[in-house]
Amino acid sequence: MMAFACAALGLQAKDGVEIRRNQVGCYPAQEKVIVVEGTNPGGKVRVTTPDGKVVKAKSVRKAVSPLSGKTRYVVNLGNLSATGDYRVSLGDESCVLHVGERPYRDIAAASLRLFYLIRSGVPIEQSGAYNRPLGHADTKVLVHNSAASPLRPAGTVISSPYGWYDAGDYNKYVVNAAFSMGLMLATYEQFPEYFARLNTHIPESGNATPDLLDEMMFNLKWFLTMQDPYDGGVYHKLTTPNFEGFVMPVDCKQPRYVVAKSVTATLDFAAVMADAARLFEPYQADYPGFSAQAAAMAERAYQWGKEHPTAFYHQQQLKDPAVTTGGYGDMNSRDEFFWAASALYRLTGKQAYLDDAKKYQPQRFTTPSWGDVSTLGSFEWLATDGSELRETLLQQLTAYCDAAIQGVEQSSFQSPYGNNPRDFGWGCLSEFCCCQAMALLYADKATGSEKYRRFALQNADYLLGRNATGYCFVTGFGDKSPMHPHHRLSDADNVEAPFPGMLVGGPNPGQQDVRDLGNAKLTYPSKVPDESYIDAMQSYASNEIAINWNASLVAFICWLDALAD
Ligand SMILES: [Ca+2]
Ligand SMILES: [Ca+2]
Repeated sequence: MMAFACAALGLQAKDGVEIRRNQVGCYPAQEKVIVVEGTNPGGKVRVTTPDGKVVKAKSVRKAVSPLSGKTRYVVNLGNLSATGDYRVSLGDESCVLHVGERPYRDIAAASLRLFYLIRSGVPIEQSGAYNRPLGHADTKVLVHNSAASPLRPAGTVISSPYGWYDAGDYNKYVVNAAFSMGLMLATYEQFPEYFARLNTHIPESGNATPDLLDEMMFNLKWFLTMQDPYDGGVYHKLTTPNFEGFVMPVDCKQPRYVVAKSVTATLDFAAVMADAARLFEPYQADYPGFSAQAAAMAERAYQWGKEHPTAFYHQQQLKDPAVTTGGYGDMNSRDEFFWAASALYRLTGKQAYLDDAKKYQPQRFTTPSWGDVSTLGSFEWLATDGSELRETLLQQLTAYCDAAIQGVEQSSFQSPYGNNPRDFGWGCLSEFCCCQAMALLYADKATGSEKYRRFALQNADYLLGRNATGYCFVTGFGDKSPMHPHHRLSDADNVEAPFPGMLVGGPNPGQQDVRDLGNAKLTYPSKVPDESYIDAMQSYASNEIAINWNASLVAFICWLDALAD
Protein backbone atom coordinates (compact mmCIF):
# COMPACT_ATOMS: atom_id res chain seq x y z
CA MET A 1 0.00 0.00 0.00
CA MET A 2 1.16 3.48 -0.77
CA ALA A 3 -1.09 4.98 1.86
CA PHE A 4 0.32 7.95 3.68
CA ALA A 5 -0.03 7.06 7.31
CA CYS A 6 -1.69 10.09 8.85
CA ALA A 7 -2.29 9.47 12.51
CA ALA A 8 -5.42 11.09 13.81
CA LEU A 9 -7.41 10.82 16.98
CA GLY A 10 -11.04 11.40 17.72
CA LEU A 11 -12.28 12.10 14.18
CA GLN A 12 -15.64 10.61 15.13
CA ALA A 13 -15.81 12.00 18.61
CA LYS A 14 -18.58 11.09 21.06
CA ASP A 15 -19.20 14.76 21.78
CA GLY A 16 -20.09 15.37 18.12
CA VAL A 17 -17.13 17.66 17.55
CA GLU A 18 -15.33 16.82 14.35
CA ILE A 19 -12.35 18.29 12.57
CA ARG A 20 -12.33 17.99 8.79
CA ARG A 21 -9.09 18.49 6.91
CA ASN A 22 -7.13 17.30 3.91
CA GLN A 23 -5.87 13.91 5.15
CA VAL A 24 -3.13 13.54 2.54
CA GLY A 25 -1.28 16.82 2.75
CA CYS A 26 -0.75 20.41 1.68
CA TYR A 27 1.98 22.45 0.02
CA PRO A 28 4.11 24.85 2.08
CA ALA A 29 2.83 27.95 0.29
CA GLN A 30 -0.81 26.91 0.38
CA GLU A 31 -3.39 28.29 2.80
CA LYS A 32 -4.08 25.80 5.63
CA VAL A 33 -7.75 25.48 6.45
CA ILE A 34 -9.68 23.05 8.61
CA VAL A 35 -13.42 22.90 9.19
CA VAL A 36 -14.89 22.26 12.62
CA GLU A 37 -18.33 20.80 13.16
CA GLY A 38 -20.27 20.51 16.43
CA THR A 39 -18.83 23.42 18.40
CA ASN A 40 -17.73 27.00 18.00
CA PRO A 41 -13.96 26.68 18.30
CA GLY A 42 -13.53 30.39 18.98
CA GLY A 43 -9.85 30.94 19.72
CA LYS A 44 -9.35 27.42 21.10
CA VAL A 45 -7.75 25.72 18.10
CA ARG A 46 -4.06 25.07 18.84
CA VAL A 47 -1.47 24.04 16.34
CA THR A 48 1.74 22.30 17.36
CA THR A 49 4.38 22.86 14.68
CA PRO A 50 6.84 20.15 13.55
CA ASP A 51 9.50 21.71 15.80
CA GLY A 52 7.19 21.73 18.84
CA LYS A 53 6.01 25.35 19.00
CA VAL A 54 2.36 26.00 19.77
CA VAL A 55 0.60 28.64 17.72
CA LYS A 56 -2.98 29.86 17.51
CA ALA A 57 -5.21 29.70 14.46
CA LYS A 58 -5.37 32.88 12.42
CA SER A 59 -9.10 33.30 12.00
CA VAL A 60 -12.46 31.57 12.41
CA ARG A 61 -15.43 32.08 10.10
CA LYS A 62 -18.94 30.72 10.66
CA ALA A 63 -20.62 29.06 7.67
CA VAL A 64 -24.15 27.71 7.37
CA SER A 65 -24.60 24.99 4.77
CA PRO A 66 -27.15 25.79 2.06
CA LEU A 67 -27.55 22.00 1.65
CA SER A 68 -28.14 20.82 5.22
CA GLY A 69 -28.50 23.99 7.27
CA LYS A 70 -25.65 22.80 9.49
CA THR A 71 -23.43 25.39 11.09
CA ARG A 72 -19.72 24.84 10.68
CA TYR A 73 -16.61 26.86 11.43
CA VAL A 74 -13.93 27.44 8.82
CA VAL A 75 -10.62 27.85 10.61
CA ASN A 76 -7.66 29.39 8.82
CA LEU A 77 -4.54 28.06 10.54
CA GLY A 78 -2.36 30.73 9.01
CA ASN A 79 0.91 30.56 7.19
CA LEU A 80 2.39 27.18 8.16
CA SER A 81 5.18 26.98 5.64
CA ALA A 82 7.70 24.66 7.30
CA THR A 83 7.38 21.09 6.07
CA GLY A 84 6.41 18.31 8.45
CA ASP A 85 3.44 17.14 10.49
CA TYR A 86 1.37 19.71 12.39
CA ARG A 87 -0.86 18.54 15.21
CA VAL A 88 -4.13 20.45 15.25
CA SER A 89 -5.99 20.29 18.59
CA LEU A 90 -9.39 21.40 19.80
CA GLY A 91 -10.32 20.20 23.29
CA ASP A 92 -10.04 16.42 23.22
CA GLU A 93 -9.96 16.31 19.43
CA SER A 94 -6.79 16.35 17.44
CA CYS A 95 -5.51 15.41 14.03
CA VAL A 96 -2.41 15.75 11.93
CA LEU A 97 -2.04 18.06 8.97
CA HIS A 98 0.88 17.11 6.77
CA VAL A 99 2.81 19.78 4.89
CA GLY A 100 5.29 18.66 2.27
CA GLU A 101 7.07 19.67 -0.90
CA ARG A 102 5.46 16.75 -2.76
CA PRO A 103 2.39 15.74 -0.73
CA TYR A 104 0.69 14.27 -3.80
CA ARG A 105 3.58 12.26 -5.21
CA ASP A 106 2.28 8.91 -3.96
CA ILE A 107 -1.39 9.50 -4.66
CA ALA A 108 -0.57 10.70 -8.17
CA ALA A 109 1.39 7.55 -8.94
CA ALA A 110 -1.25 5.31 -7.32
CA SER A 111 -4.10 6.89 -9.28
CA LEU A 112 -2.31 6.07 -12.52
CA ARG A 113 -1.08 2.69 -11.36
CA LEU A 114 -4.69 1.68 -10.68
CA PHE A 115 -5.04 1.24 -14.44
CA TYR A 116 -2.41 -1.49 -14.31
CA LEU A 117 -4.40 -3.30 -11.62
CA ILE A 118 -7.54 -3.31 -13.77
CA ARG A 119 -5.86 -4.55 -16.94
CA SER A 120 -7.93 -7.20 -18.69
CA GLY A 121 -6.70 -10.24 -20.59
CA VAL A 122 -3.34 -10.60 -18.85
CA PRO A 123 -2.26 -12.07 -15.53
CA ILE A 124 -1.39 -9.40 -12.95
CA GLU A 125 2.00 -10.35 -11.54
CA GLN A 126 3.57 -7.17 -10.14
CA SER A 127 1.19 -6.32 -7.38
CA GLY A 128 1.74 -8.60 -4.40
CA ALA A 129 -1.53 -9.55 -2.73
CA TYR A 130 -3.46 -8.14 -5.68
CA ASN A 131 -1.87 -10.50 -8.21
CA ARG A 132 -4.37 -12.60 -10.13
CA PRO A 133 -4.41 -15.11 -12.99
CA LEU A 134 -5.49 -14.20 -16.49
CA GLY A 135 -9.20 -13.74 -17.12
CA HIS A 136 -11.22 -12.49 -20.08
CA ALA A 137 -8.63 -13.39 -22.71
CA ASP A 138 -11.14 -12.05 -25.28
CA THR A 139 -9.46 -13.95 -28.11
CA LYS A 140 -12.82 -15.45 -29.15
CA VAL A 141 -15.33 -12.62 -29.16
CA LEU A 142 -18.57 -12.90 -31.16
CA VAL A 143 -19.88 -10.27 -33.54
CA HIS A 144 -23.42 -9.53 -32.31
CA ASN A 145 -26.14 -9.32 -34.99
CA SER A 146 -26.43 -5.58 -34.27
CA ALA A 147 -22.82 -5.17 -35.44
CA ALA A 148 -22.96 -7.46 -38.48
CA SER A 149 -21.60 -6.33 -41.84
CA PRO A 150 -21.31 -8.30 -45.11
CA LEU A 151 -17.74 -9.35 -44.44
CA ARG A 152 -18.27 -9.83 -40.71
CA PRO A 153 -21.68 -11.50 -40.37
CA ALA A 154 -23.30 -12.20 -36.99
CA GLY A 155 -21.45 -14.89 -35.11
CA THR A 156 -18.07 -14.12 -36.66
CA VAL A 157 -15.33 -14.76 -34.10
CA ILE A 158 -12.78 -11.98 -33.64
CA SER A 159 -9.90 -11.46 -31.24
CA SER A 160 -10.19 -8.33 -29.12
CA PRO A 161 -7.91 -8.72 -26.09
CA TYR A 162 -6.48 -6.28 -23.51
CA GLY A 163 -7.88 -2.92 -22.41
CA TRP A 164 -9.02 -1.95 -18.91
CA TYR A 165 -12.11 -3.17 -17.12
CA ASP A 166 -14.45 -0.20 -17.22
CA ALA A 167 -15.72 0.17 -13.68
CA GLY A 168 -17.14 -2.12 -11.03
CA ASP A 169 -17.96 -4.52 -13.89
CA TYR A 170 -15.84 -6.48 -16.39
CA ASN A 171 -16.92 -5.01 -19.72
CA LYS A 172 -15.01 -2.71 -22.06
CA TYR A 173 -16.71 0.37 -23.48
CA VAL A 174 -15.17 2.45 -26.26
CA VAL A 175 -16.89 5.72 -25.34
CA ASN A 176 -15.74 5.72 -21.75
CA ALA A 177 -12.28 4.37 -22.48
CA ALA A 178 -11.66 7.02 -25.15
CA PHE A 179 -12.85 9.75 -22.80
CA SER A 180 -10.58 8.43 -20.04
CA MET A 181 -7.54 8.34 -22.30
CA GLY A 182 -8.40 11.80 -23.64
CA LEU A 183 -8.37 13.30 -20.15
CA MET A 184 -5.08 11.68 -19.20
CA LEU A 185 -3.36 12.44 -22.51
CA ALA A 186 -4.42 16.09 -22.17
CA THR A 187 -2.57 16.36 -18.86
CA TYR A 188 0.32 14.29 -20.20
CA GLU A 189 1.04 16.77 -22.93
CA GLN A 190 1.08 19.67 -20.49
CA PHE A 191 3.91 18.03 -18.51
CA PRO A 192 5.85 15.53 -20.66
CA GLU A 193 9.05 15.89 -18.58
CA TYR A 194 7.17 15.13 -15.36
CA PHE A 195 5.58 12.05 -16.87
CA ALA A 196 8.91 10.92 -18.29
CA ARG A 197 10.03 10.64 -14.65
CA LEU A 198 6.83 9.18 -13.18
CA ASN A 199 7.45 5.47 -12.55
CA THR A 200 4.32 3.44 -11.81
CA HIS A 201 6.13 0.09 -11.51
CA ILE A 202 4.42 -1.63 -14.40
CA PRO A 203 5.87 -4.29 -16.71
CA GLU A 204 6.87 -1.52 -19.16
CA SER A 205 8.65 0.69 -16.59
CA GLY A 206 12.05 -0.34 -17.94
CA ASN A 207 11.45 0.80 -21.52
CA ALA A 208 12.10 4.23 -23.02
CA THR A 209 8.46 5.33 -23.03
CA PRO A 210 6.79 7.26 -20.17
CA ASP A 211 4.70 4.89 -18.05
CA LEU A 212 1.57 6.94 -18.61
CA LEU A 213 1.87 6.34 -22.35
CA ASP A 214 2.63 2.65 -21.78
CA GLU A 215 -0.56 2.40 -19.74
CA MET A 216 -2.53 4.12 -22.51
CA MET A 217 -1.01 1.70 -25.00
CA PHE A 218 -2.39 -1.25 -23.07
CA ASN A 219 -5.86 0.11 -23.79
CA LEU A 220 -4.99 1.31 -27.30
CA LYS A 221 -3.96 -2.24 -28.25
CA TRP A 222 -7.57 -3.20 -27.54
CA PHE A 223 -8.84 -0.17 -29.48
CA LEU A 224 -6.95 -1.39 -32.57
CA THR A 225 -9.29 -4.41 -32.61
CA MET A 226 -12.55 -2.47 -32.17
CA GLN A 227 -12.68 -0.91 -35.63
CA ASP A 228 -14.33 -2.99 -38.34
CA PRO A 229 -11.48 -3.20 -40.88
CA TYR A 230 -13.98 -3.42 -43.72
CA ASP A 231 -15.79 -0.13 -43.21
CA GLY A 232 -14.03 1.92 -40.49
CA GLY A 233 -16.94 1.93 -38.01
CA VAL A 234 -16.17 1.22 -34.37
CA TYR A 235 -18.10 -1.16 -32.15
CA HIS A 236 -19.79 0.60 -29.24
CA LYS A 237 -18.56 -1.92 -26.67
CA LEU A 238 -17.27 -5.39 -25.89
CA THR A 239 -19.60 -6.96 -23.38
CA THR A 240 -21.32 -9.95 -21.85
CA PRO A 241 -25.11 -9.92 -22.31
CA ASN A 242 -25.56 -9.32 -18.56
CA PHE A 243 -23.30 -8.16 -15.75
CA GLU A 244 -21.24 -10.90 -14.12
CA GLY A 245 -21.62 -11.70 -10.43
CA PHE A 246 -19.08 -10.60 -7.82
CA VAL A 247 -16.52 -13.21 -8.88
CA MET A 248 -12.95 -13.08 -10.14
CA PRO A 249 -12.28 -12.75 -13.90
CA VAL A 250 -10.97 -16.31 -14.13
CA ASP A 251 -14.40 -17.55 -12.98
CA CYS A 252 -16.40 -15.62 -15.59
CA LYS A 253 -17.97 -17.87 -18.24
CA GLN A 254 -20.50 -15.75 -20.21
CA PRO A 255 -19.83 -15.25 -23.95
CA ARG A 256 -18.50 -11.85 -24.93
CA TYR A 257 -19.77 -9.82 -27.88
CA VAL A 258 -18.88 -6.73 -29.81
CA VAL A 259 -22.14 -4.88 -30.43
CA ALA A 260 -23.51 -2.12 -32.69
CA LYS A 261 -21.20 0.45 -34.24
CA SER A 262 -22.13 3.93 -33.04
CA VAL A 263 -21.28 7.42 -34.22
CA THR A 264 -20.26 8.49 -30.70
CA ALA A 265 -17.89 5.56 -30.15
CA THR A 266 -16.45 5.95 -33.65
CA LEU A 267 -15.74 9.68 -33.27
CA ASP A 268 -14.32 9.27 -29.75
CA PHE A 269 -12.08 6.56 -31.20
CA ALA A 270 -11.03 8.92 -34.01
CA ALA A 271 -10.15 11.67 -31.52
CA VAL A 272 -8.08 9.59 -29.15
CA MET A 273 -6.34 7.70 -31.94
CA ALA A 274 -5.36 11.02 -33.50
CA ASP A 275 -3.95 12.21 -30.17
CA ALA A 276 -2.16 8.92 -29.64
CA ALA A 277 -0.69 9.02 -33.17
CA ARG A 278 0.78 12.44 -32.38
CA LEU A 279 2.00 11.71 -28.85
CA PHE A 280 3.54 8.30 -29.58
CA GLU A 281 5.57 9.66 -32.48
CA PRO A 282 8.79 9.99 -30.38
CA TYR A 283 8.42 6.42 -29.07
CA GLN A 284 8.70 4.43 -32.28
CA ALA A 285 11.48 2.29 -30.81
CA ASP A 286 9.10 0.76 -28.26
CA TYR A 287 6.01 0.87 -30.49
CA PRO A 288 7.15 0.59 -34.11
CA GLY A 289 4.53 1.53 -36.68
CA PHE A 290 1.89 2.52 -34.16
CA SER A 291 1.67 6.23 -34.96
CA ALA A 292 1.10 5.70 -38.67
CA GLN A 293 -1.45 2.96 -38.04
CA ALA A 294 -3.34 5.03 -35.47
CA ALA A 295 -3.42 8.07 -37.75
CA ALA A 296 -4.88 6.06 -40.62
CA MET A 297 -7.47 4.42 -38.38
CA ALA A 298 -8.45 7.79 -36.90
CA GLU A 299 -9.09 9.34 -40.31
CA ARG A 300 -11.04 6.30 -41.46
CA ALA A 301 -13.19 6.37 -38.33
CA TYR A 302 -13.93 10.06 -38.80
CA GLN A 303 -15.07 9.35 -42.35
CA TRP A 304 -17.44 6.65 -41.09
CA GLY A 305 -18.80 9.13 -38.56
CA LYS A 306 -19.47 11.68 -41.30
CA GLU A 307 -21.34 9.02 -43.27
CA HIS A 308 -23.37 7.80 -40.26
CA PRO A 309 -24.16 10.94 -38.22
CA THR A 310 -27.33 9.46 -36.70
CA ALA A 311 -25.97 6.01 -35.81
CA PHE A 312 -26.67 6.46 -32.11
CA TYR A 313 -26.53 3.54 -29.73
CA HIS A 314 -29.95 2.15 -28.77
CA GLN A 315 -29.37 -0.66 -26.30
CA GLN A 316 -33.05 -1.57 -26.00
CA GLN A 317 -33.08 -2.54 -29.69
CA LEU A 318 -30.47 -5.26 -29.19
CA LYS A 319 -31.93 -8.80 -29.38
CA ASP A 320 -30.69 -12.41 -29.46
CA PRO A 321 -29.19 -11.90 -27.05
CA ALA A 322 -30.49 -8.76 -25.39
CA VAL A 323 -27.78 -6.73 -23.66
CA THR A 324 -28.27 -5.13 -20.26
CA THR A 325 -24.79 -3.89 -19.32
CA GLY A 326 -23.68 -0.24 -19.20
CA GLY A 327 -25.28 1.67 -22.08
CA TYR A 328 -23.20 4.81 -22.58
CA GLY A 329 -25.96 5.98 -24.88
CA ASP A 330 -25.73 9.58 -26.07
CA MET A 331 -28.04 11.24 -28.60
CA ASN A 332 -25.88 14.30 -29.32
CA SER A 333 -22.72 13.87 -31.40
CA ARG A 334 -21.88 17.54 -31.98
CA ASP A 335 -19.34 17.43 -29.16
CA GLU A 336 -17.81 14.19 -30.45
CA PHE A 337 -17.48 15.77 -33.90
CA PHE A 338 -15.80 18.79 -32.32
CA TRP A 339 -13.27 16.75 -30.33
CA ALA A 340 -12.45 14.43 -33.23
CA ALA A 341 -12.16 17.24 -35.80
CA SER A 342 -9.96 19.25 -33.42
CA ALA A 343 -7.64 16.33 -32.69
CA LEU A 344 -7.41 15.40 -36.37
CA TYR A 345 -6.67 18.99 -37.36
CA ARG A 346 -3.78 19.07 -34.86
CA LEU A 347 -2.50 15.81 -36.31
CA THR A 348 -2.91 16.50 -40.04
CA GLY A 349 -3.41 20.25 -40.54
CA LYS A 350 -6.12 19.49 -43.09
CA GLN A 351 -8.59 22.30 -43.80
CA ALA A 352 -11.64 19.99 -43.73
CA TYR A 353 -11.04 19.21 -40.05
CA LEU A 354 -10.60 22.90 -39.21
CA ASP A 355 -13.87 23.65 -40.98
CA ASP A 356 -15.66 20.96 -38.97
CA ALA A 357 -14.08 22.08 -35.70
CA LYS A 358 -15.40 25.60 -36.33
CA LYS A 359 -18.81 24.24 -37.29
CA TYR A 360 -19.14 22.18 -34.11
CA GLN A 361 -17.34 24.42 -31.60
CA PRO A 362 -19.16 24.80 -28.28
CA GLN A 363 -20.90 27.99 -27.21
CA ARG A 364 -19.86 27.70 -23.57
CA PHE A 365 -17.52 25.72 -21.36
CA THR A 366 -18.86 22.63 -19.63
CA THR A 367 -17.01 20.24 -17.33
CA PRO A 368 -16.02 17.22 -19.42
CA SER A 369 -17.96 13.98 -19.18
CA TRP A 370 -18.15 10.87 -21.36
CA GLY A 371 -21.37 12.12 -22.93
CA ASP A 372 -20.14 15.67 -23.51
CA VAL A 373 -16.56 15.68 -24.73
CA SER A 374 -16.59 19.21 -26.16
CA THR A 375 -14.13 20.28 -23.48
CA LEU A 376 -11.63 17.66 -24.63
CA GLY A 377 -11.88 19.44 -27.98
CA SER A 378 -11.32 22.78 -26.26
CA PHE A 379 -8.25 21.39 -24.49
CA GLU A 380 -6.79 20.56 -27.93
CA TRP A 381 -6.91 24.24 -28.87
CA LEU A 382 -5.82 25.52 -25.46
CA ALA A 383 -2.72 23.32 -25.70
CA THR A 384 -1.62 25.05 -28.88
CA ASP A 385 -0.39 28.64 -28.59
CA GLY A 386 -1.77 30.93 -31.27
CA SER A 387 -4.19 28.33 -32.56
CA GLU A 388 -7.25 29.46 -34.47
CA LEU A 389 -9.98 28.91 -31.88
CA ARG A 390 -7.86 29.39 -28.78
CA GLU A 391 -8.93 32.93 -27.81
CA THR A 392 -12.65 32.16 -27.98
CA LEU A 393 -12.35 28.92 -26.07
CA LEU A 394 -10.08 30.50 -23.46
CA GLN A 395 -12.71 33.19 -22.86
CA GLN A 396 -15.31 30.46 -22.35
CA LEU A 397 -13.00 28.70 -19.93
CA THR A 398 -12.19 31.77 -17.85
CA ALA A 399 -15.87 32.77 -17.75
CA TYR A 400 -16.67 29.34 -16.32
CA CYS A 401 -13.80 29.53 -13.82
CA ASP A 402 -14.66 33.06 -12.70
CA ALA A 403 -18.19 31.88 -11.94
CA ALA A 404 -16.94 28.73 -10.19
CA ILE A 405 -14.76 30.64 -7.71
CA GLN A 406 -17.52 33.05 -6.68
CA GLY A 407 -18.64 32.55 -3.11
CA VAL A 408 -15.69 30.49 -1.89
CA GLU A 409 -15.18 32.90 1.01
CA GLN A 410 -18.69 32.13 2.26
CA SER A 411 -18.65 28.40 1.52
CA SER A 412 -18.85 25.65 4.14
CA PHE A 413 -15.62 23.97 3.12
CA GLN A 414 -13.66 26.86 1.59
CA SER A 415 -13.80 25.39 -1.93
CA PRO A 416 -15.39 26.15 -5.30
CA TYR A 417 -16.87 22.65 -5.37
CA GLY A 418 -19.55 21.49 -2.96
CA ASN A 419 -21.85 24.44 -2.38
CA ASN A 420 -24.63 23.73 -4.84
CA PRO A 421 -27.09 20.80 -4.88
CA ARG A 422 -26.12 20.34 -8.53
CA ASP A 423 -22.57 19.51 -7.42
CA PHE A 424 -23.82 16.14 -6.15
CA GLY A 425 -24.99 13.13 -8.12
CA TRP A 426 -23.69 9.97 -9.76
CA GLY A 427 -19.93 10.35 -10.29
CA CYS A 428 -19.94 13.92 -9.00
CA LEU A 429 -16.47 13.82 -7.48
CA SER A 430 -15.08 13.21 -10.93
CA GLU A 431 -17.17 15.41 -13.14
CA PHE A 432 -17.69 18.34 -10.83
CA CYS A 433 -14.81 18.24 -8.33
CA CYS A 434 -11.80 16.86 -10.26
CA CYS A 435 -12.85 18.14 -13.69
CA GLN A 436 -13.68 21.56 -12.28
CA ALA A 437 -10.23 21.64 -10.74
CA MET A 438 -8.74 20.59 -14.06
CA ALA A 439 -10.51 23.52 -15.72
CA LEU A 440 -9.10 25.86 -13.07
CA LEU A 441 -5.59 24.50 -13.71
CA TYR A 442 -5.96 24.96 -17.46
CA ALA A 443 -7.08 28.53 -16.88
CA ASP A 444 -4.18 29.01 -14.48
CA LYS A 445 -1.67 27.88 -17.06
CA ALA A 446 -3.30 29.43 -20.11
CA THR A 447 -3.62 32.89 -18.54
CA GLY A 448 -0.24 32.72 -16.82
CA SER A 449 -1.75 34.50 -13.84
CA GLU A 450 -1.75 31.76 -11.18
CA LYS A 451 -5.08 33.29 -10.23
CA TYR A 452 -6.93 29.98 -10.27
CA ARG A 453 -4.42 27.56 -8.73
CA ARG A 454 -5.37 28.15 -5.12
CA PHE A 455 -8.99 27.26 -5.91
CA ALA A 456 -7.98 24.01 -7.59
CA LEU A 457 -6.04 23.14 -4.43
CA GLN A 458 -9.18 23.78 -2.39
CA ASN A 459 -11.00 21.14 -4.43
CA ALA A 460 -8.17 18.73 -3.55
CA ASP A 461 -8.71 19.60 0.12
CA TYR A 462 -12.40 18.81 -0.33
CA LEU A 463 -11.76 15.53 -2.13
CA LEU A 464 -9.20 14.35 0.42
CA GLY A 465 -11.20 14.93 3.58
CA ARG A 466 -12.36 18.51 4.13
CA ASN A 467 -15.97 17.71 3.33
CA ALA A 468 -19.32 16.87 4.92
CA THR A 469 -18.65 13.12 5.19
CA GLY A 470 -15.12 13.29 6.57
CA TYR A 471 -13.98 10.75 3.97
CA CYS A 472 -10.83 10.97 1.93
CA PHE A 473 -12.52 9.69 -1.24
CA VAL A 474 -9.45 7.93 -2.68
CA THR A 475 -8.88 4.34 -1.52
CA GLY A 476 -5.69 3.63 0.38
CA PHE A 477 -5.05 7.27 1.32
CA GLY A 478 -5.91 9.28 4.39
CA ASP A 479 -7.12 7.80 7.66
CA LYS A 480 -10.79 7.45 6.68
CA SER A 481 -11.20 6.24 3.12
CA PRO A 482 -13.54 3.83 1.32
CA MET A 483 -12.98 0.17 2.24
CA HIS A 484 -15.93 -1.39 0.38
CA PRO A 485 -16.17 0.13 -3.09
CA HIS A 486 -18.61 -1.36 -5.60
CA HIS A 487 -15.82 -3.10 -7.47
CA ARG A 488 -15.85 -6.80 -8.34
CA LEU A 489 -12.07 -7.23 -8.29
CA SER A 490 -11.65 -5.63 -4.87
CA ASP A 491 -14.61 -7.52 -3.45
CA ALA A 492 -13.80 -11.00 -4.78
CA ASP A 493 -10.02 -11.09 -4.25
CA ASN A 494 -10.00 -12.02 -0.53
CA VAL A 495 -7.78 -9.04 0.29
CA GLU A 496 -9.33 -6.79 2.92
CA ALA A 497 -8.13 -3.48 1.53
CA PRO A 498 -9.47 -2.42 -1.86
CA PHE A 499 -7.06 -1.61 -4.68
CA PRO A 500 -5.29 1.64 -3.73
CA GLY A 501 -5.67 4.82 -5.75
CA MET A 502 -9.35 4.50 -6.69
CA LEU A 503 -11.70 7.48 -6.67
CA VAL A 504 -15.27 6.58 -5.70
CA GLY A 505 -18.29 8.29 -7.27
CA GLY A 506 -19.21 10.22 -4.13
CA PRO A 507 -22.30 11.73 -2.50
CA ASN A 508 -25.39 11.11 -4.61
CA PRO A 509 -28.80 12.12 -3.25
CA GLY A 510 -30.42 10.26 -6.16
CA GLN A 511 -29.68 6.99 -4.30
CA GLN A 512 -30.64 4.96 -7.39
CA ASP A 513 -29.19 1.85 -5.74
CA VAL A 514 -31.70 2.11 -2.88
CA ARG A 515 -34.47 2.50 -5.42
CA ASP A 516 -33.30 -0.75 -7.06
CA LEU A 517 -32.36 -2.78 -3.98
CA GLY A 518 -34.77 -1.50 -1.32
CA ASN A 519 -34.04 0.12 2.02
CA ALA A 520 -33.65 -3.21 3.79
CA LYS A 521 -30.49 -3.96 1.81
CA LEU A 522 -29.00 -0.51 1.74
CA THR A 523 -29.57 2.51 3.96
CA TYR A 524 -27.62 5.72 3.49
CA PRO A 525 -26.83 7.80 6.57
CA SER A 526 -28.44 10.89 5.03
CA LYS A 527 -30.36 12.29 2.09
CA VAL A 528 -28.64 15.68 2.31
CA PRO A 529 -26.84 16.13 -1.03
CA ASP A 530 -23.30 16.41 0.34
CA GLU A 531 -23.80 13.67 2.96
CA SER A 532 -25.61 11.12 0.77
CA TYR A 533 -22.71 8.68 0.63
CA ILE A 534 -22.20 5.20 2.04
CA ASP A 535 -19.08 3.04 2.02
CA ALA A 536 -20.97 -0.14 1.13
CA MET A 537 -20.22 -2.60 -1.66
CA GLN A 538 -23.87 -2.56 -2.77
CA SER A 539 -23.82 1.18 -3.33
CA TYR A 540 -23.08 1.57 -7.00
CA ALA A 541 -24.70 5.00 -6.94
CA SER A 542 -22.23 6.48 -4.44
CA ASN A 543 -19.36 4.02 -4.04
CA GLU A 544 -18.53 2.52 -7.43
CA ILE A 545 -15.27 3.17 -9.23
CA ALA A 546 -14.76 3.79 -12.96
CA ILE A 547 -11.97 4.48 -15.42
CA ASN A 548 -13.36 7.88 -16.37
CA TRP A 549 -13.49 8.89 -12.73
CA ASN A 550 -9.97 7.68 -12.06
CA ALA A 551 -8.78 9.38 -15.24
CA SER A 552 -10.02 12.69 -13.88
CA LEU A 553 -8.16 11.98 -10.64
CA VAL A 554 -4.97 11.28 -12.61
CA ALA A 555 -5.46 14.41 -14.72
CA PHE A 556 -6.03 16.60 -11.66
CA ILE A 557 -3.63 15.20 -9.07
CA CYS A 558 -0.78 14.55 -11.48
CA TRP A 559 -1.10 18.15 -12.68
CA LEU A 560 -0.76 19.37 -9.08
CA ASP A 561 2.22 17.08 -8.49
CA ALA A 562 3.82 18.15 -11.76
CA LEU A 563 3.64 21.80 -10.67
CA ALA A 564 5.75 20.87 -7.62
CA ASP A 565 8.18 18.64 -9.52
CA1 LIG B 1 7.88 3.00 -19.47
CA1 LIG C 1 -22.13 13.74 -26.94
